[in-house]
Amino acid sequence: MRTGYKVALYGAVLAIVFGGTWAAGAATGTPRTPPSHSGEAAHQEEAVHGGHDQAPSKLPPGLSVSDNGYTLRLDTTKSLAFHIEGPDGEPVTKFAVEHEKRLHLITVRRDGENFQHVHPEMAPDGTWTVPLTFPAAGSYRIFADFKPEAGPKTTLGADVQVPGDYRPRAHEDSRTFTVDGYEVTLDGELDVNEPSTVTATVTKDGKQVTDLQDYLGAKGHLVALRNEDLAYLHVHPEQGDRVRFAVEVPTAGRYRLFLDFRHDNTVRTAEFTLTTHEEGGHGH
Ligand SMILES: [Cu+2]
Repeated sequence: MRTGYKVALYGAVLAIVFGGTWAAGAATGTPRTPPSHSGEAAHQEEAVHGGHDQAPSKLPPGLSVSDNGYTLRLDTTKSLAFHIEGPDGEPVTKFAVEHEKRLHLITVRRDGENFQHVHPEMAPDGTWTVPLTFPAAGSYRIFADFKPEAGPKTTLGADVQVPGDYRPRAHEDSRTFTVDGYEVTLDGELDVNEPSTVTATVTKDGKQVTDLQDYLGAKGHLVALRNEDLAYLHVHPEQGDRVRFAVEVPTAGRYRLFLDFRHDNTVRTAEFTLTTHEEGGHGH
């Protein structure tokens, strides 16, 4: 099962086994370093030969099944199982702890619905498993967010298809979300190409909840995804009592944000939709 992957590394088809009540389709890998030429190829080539340092195109994380030499290999014969294939073609078994876990698994339907954030367990051979059910039909993005001990922080993504009647939902901008009687509000603007700060406020029965518990080493955990392609953004929790995060937004447009917060020993998720702040606008 572990041979032949090197041939498949570049833009090959990710083989997924069908099984269970939901089935997986095939996700196509994209080249690891897509060309960044924008119609000025000759000029850029000249620049390279002229000795200028032409930085490779660096896309946001989560758009590729293979990046930084690491490849996400899904196996859905039982529950959700996968391994991370390293640059040597072997499953990676040594991961650094980030936000208290060695690997974070995020699943979300392609329309930005049905977000789940779970923490699989790894067998000694590098196989990760997690019991996971998808609540509705559709195409789901699976993100594995990890840092190998021997490599850089990496987020890989692959799709899983859940058969059935799929009715995608469009999202309007929304800054408040109610879950289990908790009303969560997100303040702050998303600015393009500079760190933006967003702050969440949780209230219950009209009163602010001031005793939120730590979750994954902070007062909450935020995942931000670009609406159109589910690019996975860099988000950093900020220290302090507030539920506050720095978000790096690469392009103008709409984003889906998912906040996991913990209170009374239960983790709940609030979701928001924000459009980037217009430059020179008066939208505050
Ligand atoms: Cu996690």
